[in-house]
This record gives sequence, C-alpha cells and structure tokens, in this order.
Amino acid sequence: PAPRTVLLTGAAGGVGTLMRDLLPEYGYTLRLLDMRPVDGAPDALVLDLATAGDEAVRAAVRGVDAIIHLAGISVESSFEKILDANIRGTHALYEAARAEGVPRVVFASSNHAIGFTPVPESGGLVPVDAPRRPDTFYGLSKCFGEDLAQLYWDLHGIETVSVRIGSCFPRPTSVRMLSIWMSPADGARLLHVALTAPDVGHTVVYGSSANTRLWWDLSPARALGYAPQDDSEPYAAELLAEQGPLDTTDPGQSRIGGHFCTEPPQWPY
Ligand code: NAI
Ligand code: 15L
Repeated sequence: PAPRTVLLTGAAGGVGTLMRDLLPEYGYTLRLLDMRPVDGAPDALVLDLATAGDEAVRAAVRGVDAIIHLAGISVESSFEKILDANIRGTHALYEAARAEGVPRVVFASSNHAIGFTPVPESGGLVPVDAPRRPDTFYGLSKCFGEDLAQLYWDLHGIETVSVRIGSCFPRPTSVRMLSIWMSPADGARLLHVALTAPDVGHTVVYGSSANTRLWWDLSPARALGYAPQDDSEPYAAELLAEQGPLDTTDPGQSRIGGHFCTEPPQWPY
C-alpha cells in the first residue's frame, strides 16, 4: 500500500520547510522531527537523532509508513560534528526503522558524494554509478548514508531511495546551480515517487530539475516515475551576466562540488 503517514526529519531546515508545504498536496500526513523547534508546528518532535537514545528514536518512527530523512549537517563541518549528526544520527534512525518495521526510507544524499567529479563536457552526463569522489567530510557522510541504506536493504529488507540532491532552493543563485538546481516543486515530485515506486530495493538517483545545462543522468529517477517540470534556464541570462561563465581552469569551479572542493562553507554551530 502507498505510504500515508511519513516522518520528515530535518523539518526545521530549508528543504524541510519547503517540503512541509508541498507534500501534503500528495495526500501525506507528516510527522515532523528536528533538533530545533519547527516554526509554526508546536507538535513537532524536537530531538537530536544522534543523542536521544534508542527508545526516543523508536518512538519517533513508530507507526509511520515511511521516513524522509533530511536531518543532518548540510555543509562541511568538523569531522566530530559530522560523525555525530550525519553518521551516528543516520545510523540511529535506520536502527529504529528496523526495530519498528518501517519499510521505506528516502535518504537526502548530496551531489557532494561525487563532488570531485569533473564537470562533464558539454552534453555529457555523469552516470549514477560513477565512482564516488566526496569533496568534504560532509560528502563522505553522504557516501556512508548510501552504504548504510544498501546494508539495511541487503540485511534487513528496508528499502531506500537515496536522492543525491543538487541544489534545492526557491531559485538558482549561481551559474553552477543552473546545472544542478532542483526546484522545490520538482523536489516534491521526486520525493513522492521515491516514497511510492514499487520494489526500489536500494536505488540511488540524482535529484534535480530538467535543466538545459544538466550535468548528470536523470534516467534512474525517471525510471521511478519522476517527470520533472522545471528548468533553470530562464535564470541563465541574468546569472551569466552577473557572474560570467564557469571558469573550468579554476579548481573551485571545474568539479561538480564547486567551491566545496576548495573552500567549503562551514556549518555555523
Ligand atoms: P538545513 O541545514 O537547512 O536543515 C537540516 C536540518 O537538520 C536542520 O534544521 C537541523 O536542525 C537538523 N538537524 C541537524 N542535525 C540533526 C540531528 N542530529 N537530529 C535532528 N535534527 C538535526 O539543510 P537543508 O538544506 O534543508 O538540507 C536538508 C538535507 O538535504 C540535508 O541532509 C542536506 O545534507 C541534504 N541536501 C540539501 C541540499 C540543498 O540543496 N538544500 C543539497 C544536497 C543535499
Ligand atoms: C548541499 O549538499 C548543501 O546541503 C546545500 O546547502 C548546497 O550547498 C548544495 O549542496 C549545493 O551543492 O549547492
């Protein structure tokens, strides 16, 4: 049966806030979780997945049909902080899902799992099975999450779609983002198919809109039923006029991870 009640972790964050508005249109009832209070949602569960303990995390997942796992540090940070939030936190969530029999997870992976992959030549597309080349401890934690998802499928039969999100923001704000932007509406479309497509086992897909300047292969996502409706191209002229074209001799622009490969942004707390 299609999932109805879905736990959304990281609900206070940028993507969580966008998806909280969009996913109910697909008929889901959301249970919200974050380590910070969630604006406008006094019933949200406020807990740190890494430290809350087995029973609290089990209670958080109990009775849901699926989990969308967005919670974690979303840019580079110290190894210790990434270890807690992204590695221990994701492990705690999967253990709780196993113990409570939750059959499906959608895991927010990232383009930074393959961040050191060179930007493809014009018209080329990076396949989903390209070797992983994390650009940060953050990207490395996403590789861990994908492998953890594979383990929980092979060992425990919990299905996951790992979505390597490009940049999910209301609009693209850089020339790089023209290639990897995922509009919020397309993000909701992709999460919906990731929740409902049958027999996914563990499937890894790239998550973006149907951008004219796309860098990667969307066919694994399309095979799940994803039909993106948006394209960043209407923003191209303005961004190119402001920032100029990508300089492929600049190591901070020549790889998919962009400036994460040279000067990654730092998690603020
Ligand atoms: P964000 O940083 O705005 O939100 C993440 C949320 O997770 C925050 O509200 C934070 O309080 C919560 N969180 C962190 N550690 C936690 C823990 N231990 N327990 C419970 N909650 C915790 O990030 P954003 O942009 O919303 O991204 C959501 C997810 O998608 C992240 O996993 C990020 O790595 C991934 N992603 C996002 C992209 C984007 O374009 N926004 C691109 C690629 C991946
Ligand atoms: C990510 O993984 C980050 O979570 C997000 O904040 C953006 O920086 C995005 O990648 C990106 O590469 O633009």
